Amino acid sequence: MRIRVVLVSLVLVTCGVSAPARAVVSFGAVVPAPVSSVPASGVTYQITSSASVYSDVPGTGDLLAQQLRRSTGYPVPIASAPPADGISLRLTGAPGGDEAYQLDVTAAAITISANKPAGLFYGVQTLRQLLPPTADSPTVQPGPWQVPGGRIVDQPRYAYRGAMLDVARHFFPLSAVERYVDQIALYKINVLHLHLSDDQGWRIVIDSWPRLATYGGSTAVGGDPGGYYTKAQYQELVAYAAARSVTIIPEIDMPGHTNAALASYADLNCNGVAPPLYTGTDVGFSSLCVSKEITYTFVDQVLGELAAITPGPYLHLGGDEASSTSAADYKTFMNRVQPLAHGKTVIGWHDIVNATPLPSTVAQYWGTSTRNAAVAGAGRKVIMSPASRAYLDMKYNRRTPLGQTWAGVIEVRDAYGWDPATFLSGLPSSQVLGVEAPLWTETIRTGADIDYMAFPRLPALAELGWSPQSTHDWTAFKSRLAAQGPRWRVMGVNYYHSTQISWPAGS
Ligand code: TNX
Repeated sequence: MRIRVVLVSLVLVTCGVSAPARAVVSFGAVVPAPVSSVPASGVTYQITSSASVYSDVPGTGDLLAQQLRRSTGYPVPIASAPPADGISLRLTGAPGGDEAYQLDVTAAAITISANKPAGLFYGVQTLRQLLPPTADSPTVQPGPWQVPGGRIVDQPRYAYRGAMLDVARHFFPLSAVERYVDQIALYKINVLHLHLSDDQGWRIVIDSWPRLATYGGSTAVGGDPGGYYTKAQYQELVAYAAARSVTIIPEIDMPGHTNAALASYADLNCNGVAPPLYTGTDVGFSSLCVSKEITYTFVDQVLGELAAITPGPYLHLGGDEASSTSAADYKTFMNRVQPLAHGKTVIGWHDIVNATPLPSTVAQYWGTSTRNAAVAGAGRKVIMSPASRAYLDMKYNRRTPLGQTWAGVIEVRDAYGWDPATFLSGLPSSQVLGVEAPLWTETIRTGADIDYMAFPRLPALAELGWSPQSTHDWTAFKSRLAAQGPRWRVMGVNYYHSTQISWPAGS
């Protein structure tokens, strides 16, 4: 009996939430790397049962207090004035723009100051990483809850720091998408691009074309269950994301990748015949009918309904891999639909440069080459998602059970080792709006699969989007990334244990 107790506790110490998850975190262990981080040696602040949270704005302070209540078990009330002992979120300014913040940890208190609520949110995400990993636990854990002392002054390199989730090839329920929002927000990603339609499924209710969701949404790759979001669910997601400083960008892919729509409405087909629903993984076989007027009524109504429930500034119109649309038709079509974005700015996959992009249209570069004169030219804004670096659906190595290899295999070091400002030759760095990490889901079926492909590469991409190029350093990144392992373990993130990273024991 005694031996068994000893064994059980040994197993708990080595496999459970063990020492690395409770230790005082190093002040430098933050991903993405802050602009400036100065530790105060020997200083720590300890969250105790008397700590409270004060915030100049509602929202972020509540999220922080809720998290601390869950993991510490302390009451962590919301204070009505900055507390002597606790955490204060103040709109008293910070060097930089709307997303900038300053974090001060002294032995007496923690203060985050910012110009705007977004800055306070990012200050809190940094603070979360300075707390012991167990502070991210959904259940009460033993303390002590120490935060290393010092000052961080921080602001992002790029305004656009995105993640994309393909909910068309496989459908993910709202809870899984919200979980992904939580995960990306911790790394200061501020955009979630939802790929809402493709050959295999249509995932959002459009009232004027109801069969898109009810019929076109009924399938997924491999015959897996389909599904779609109601407008109320989509709006719930938009609000959930907004509370975490994440803007939702919906994508309706066109004129290709449209079999689910073509199957739902025979009229959208040039020959008037609806094709069967599709559950394979080929691309490039479907096209909206460029010569029919009803096509543009359809696009206008779909985009109108979507724009009405999307407060963010962008609509993504896809435009990729339209290999069943002639070059002339592609141009006619993309030129006609860009003005139908109901006041939103259009984003298109970079293939859109084969049409005539509006001056405001943003091109999302997904190529593998470092040369593409047509994308680089003409002064347009570009989102960098080079498939050989930023695609989260590529395998880590040949043995990775999930994912594809058409753009190569992408280990953590490959995901981290490039510069969005210089990757595409000839593209002036002033035209780079930011970076985005797409996760296509032909082979991705569950939340655990999303975790595995996104972690740890998504934080690498997040760092390229947030941190100044002067902080770029693989060796330093590796050790900061390793410190996230115990946190992901506590959060139940099914991350890939890359052998390039020295994960702390037990994580
Ligand atoms: C290419 S990238 C696609 C997607 C696939 C992806 C798989 C892009 C704009 N189109 O349709 O899902 O490859 O990696």
